[in-house]
Amino acid sequence: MVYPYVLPKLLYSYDALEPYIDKQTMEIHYTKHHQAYIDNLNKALEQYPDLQKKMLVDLLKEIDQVPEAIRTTVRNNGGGHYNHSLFWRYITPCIGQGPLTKVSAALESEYGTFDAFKELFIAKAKSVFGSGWAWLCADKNKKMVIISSANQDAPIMTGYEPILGLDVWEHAYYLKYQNKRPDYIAAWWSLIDWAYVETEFEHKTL
Ligand code: MN3
Repeated sequence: MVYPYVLPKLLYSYDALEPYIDKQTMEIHYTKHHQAYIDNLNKALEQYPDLQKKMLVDLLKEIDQVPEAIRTTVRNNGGGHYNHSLFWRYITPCIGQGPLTKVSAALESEYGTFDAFKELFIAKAKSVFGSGWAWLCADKNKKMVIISSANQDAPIMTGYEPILGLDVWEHAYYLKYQNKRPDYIAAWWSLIDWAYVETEFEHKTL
């Protein structure tokens, strides 16, 4: 992804994830929240032609080198664009599968069983205070780790390569689930696109 940034195409309709994620939430999340991160990021980079040439991943990995005047804006909105572009891909209306071969083996190797991993990931997502994300990542030794990030911080800012991530900002679930974040987390779990997670795992670890 490179300047000027645009919304990535959604691979399904706004109502395709019903009843787990409702149509109105999807539409607002994608067309308003995600679009706003993009607009703010583009605006921040308007006067910085050198930064416009950099890939978004590199801007975020080297966030400390972004001029201080726009660093926080790029961090929040560049992170927002990066995180949400992944988030839409991690979920699918074509549900009913579990983790595929390589991810399954890696999770069992790291956590013992898939259910043990699931329990830890859900606990991490529930424990995010305020706005943020829960992630399954590969660390620099390609080991699987579960982390959280605050606000729109992206895992790549701290050296982690994301494999799967969950947006636990209230804007992701409040219309349907109100304060019941655990219900949203459980519903989201049913939507995970394990085929995409497998390709991300291969891409980031092999
Ligand atoms: Mn969001």
